[in-house]
Amino acid sequence: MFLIKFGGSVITDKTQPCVFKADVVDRLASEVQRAHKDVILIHGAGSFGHILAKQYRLHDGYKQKRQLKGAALTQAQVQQLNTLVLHALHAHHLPAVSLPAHVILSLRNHKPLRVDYSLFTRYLDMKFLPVSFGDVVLDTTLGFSICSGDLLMQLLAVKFKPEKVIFVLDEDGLYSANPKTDRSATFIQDTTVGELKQFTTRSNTHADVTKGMEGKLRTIAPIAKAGIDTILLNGNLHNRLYDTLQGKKVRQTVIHGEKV
Ligand code: IP8
Repeated sequence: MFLIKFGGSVITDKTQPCVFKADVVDRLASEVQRAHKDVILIHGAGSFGHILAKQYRLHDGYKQKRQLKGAALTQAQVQQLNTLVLHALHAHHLPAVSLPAHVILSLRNHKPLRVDYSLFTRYLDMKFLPVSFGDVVLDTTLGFSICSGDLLMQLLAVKFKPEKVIFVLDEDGLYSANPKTDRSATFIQDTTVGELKQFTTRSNTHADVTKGMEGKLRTIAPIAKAGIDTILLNGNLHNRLYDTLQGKKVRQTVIHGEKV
């Protein structure tokens, strides 16, 4: 089984509220279909979630009554995005079913408290394609908070030990520096969490790269620890996902799992 995340910036235009990139998602759905693999799919919220979540400060939890409307609207918008993703998958005859994070889990101060993994198992056993996504969820300490798609990836990777964990991004993978502003930036093809940790503590590393990398490291470290390889690849380029699912080596960053 492969655990795949479609990043929010691949499937939506993050600069404008609720703009779905239908062509990209349609092509990614066809790449998943052609590969004929068992898959759990997670997707980010992109501009269907992050704009409202920021406006209503949902990440910090429930502090003011007006946030209730914000939380409800955000939940509805990410669900709308989920419906669009499901339609794309169905158009390619994939039996995608929705398992919203606010149904399958709750948090305690941002950390998982209850996760219903059995729903994934039951749908997978029947050869459905379970789809979950970054969402607003109940949090026993904070009232509500945000469950990111990355947290779902972490939890599901450790629980189900997929063959590979794949993050579909809007860039090829990780670089040593920001390739847009630094010509000395080199592409990182094969690495480990240990190597990346050293990298982020090097003083000459650009702050933006370090920050981006630290976020990814936090997500990927427990996955690597469970002995699973994580692949970062560019979803805007045709067949990068398909070839990877077929075991072909394309331009991508592989963060190798630790020996367990
Ligand atoms: O896009 C965030 O999920 P992500 C979820 O995977 C919300 O970080 C509701 C902003």
